[in-house]
Amino acid sequence: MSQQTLMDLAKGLSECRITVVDLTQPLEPQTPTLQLPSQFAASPGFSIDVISEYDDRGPAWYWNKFACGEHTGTHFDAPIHWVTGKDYENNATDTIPVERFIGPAFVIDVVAEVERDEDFLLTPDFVKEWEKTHGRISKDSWVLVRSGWSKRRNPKAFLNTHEDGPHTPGFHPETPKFLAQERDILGVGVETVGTDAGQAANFDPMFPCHSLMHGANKFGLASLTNLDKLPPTGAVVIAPPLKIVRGSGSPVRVLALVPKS
Ligand code: 23J
Ligand code: MN
Repeated sequence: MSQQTLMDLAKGLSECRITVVDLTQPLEPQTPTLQLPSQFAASPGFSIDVISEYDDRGPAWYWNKFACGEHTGTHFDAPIHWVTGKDYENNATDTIPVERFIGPAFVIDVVAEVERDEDFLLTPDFVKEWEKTHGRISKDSWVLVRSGWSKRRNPKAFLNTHEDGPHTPGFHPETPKFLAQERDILGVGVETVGTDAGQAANFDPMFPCHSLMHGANKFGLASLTNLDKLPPTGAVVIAPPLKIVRGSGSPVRVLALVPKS
């Protein structure tokens, strides 16, 4: 059964009956990074320098060195990232069981709501209404919020910082609790720079999505793109972070397997 399933997958990929959608943003020095209130330490963006490029420094080879914060560009948030998740076993990038990087995707479309309100917060009621149309969100799945935010190609528009801080959509404080406790998902994924709303530094608790998801040993995926190329249900997402020892997260290449309709 499982052998046949895997061979069907391989054949489906080779015959393009299953397509692979890249949910990852390009990683480069211009990649926008999270802006925190000034009293907190900032995470550096992505930098890259040539080591050699078929030249005196290495006549036959090209390679670079790069540096960045763990939470840069399209990235994975591990439970150890937050104080609420710090005491779970196997809560870091090197110790999370690898099966938990792969799961079915439930893609909730809030594009129209976010067009009307850049601070739109997804509520449990909105999710329950969505389930009436698309079916119940299953255990060990990725819940991806399609906000359309990744269409903001300009870093200023993407971060959307006003005098009172960033304005980007996110989760109502009750929603991560609902998704973690009542649906037992793997984690959430968003198109914005972080899984919390832009104004979430002012919420109670502070940054509720991080606090509650990681407090339930769940994951986050931030700065996703191409969610508009996914069906609401039926895709499988693969999101393994780098195996950084005791890493709190890492840039990640996120892939979705999508059946051709
Ligand atoms: C640290 C503090 C607040 C936030 C974040 C990190 C992230 O969004 C992140 O990338 O984990 S909101
Ligand atoms: Mn993060």
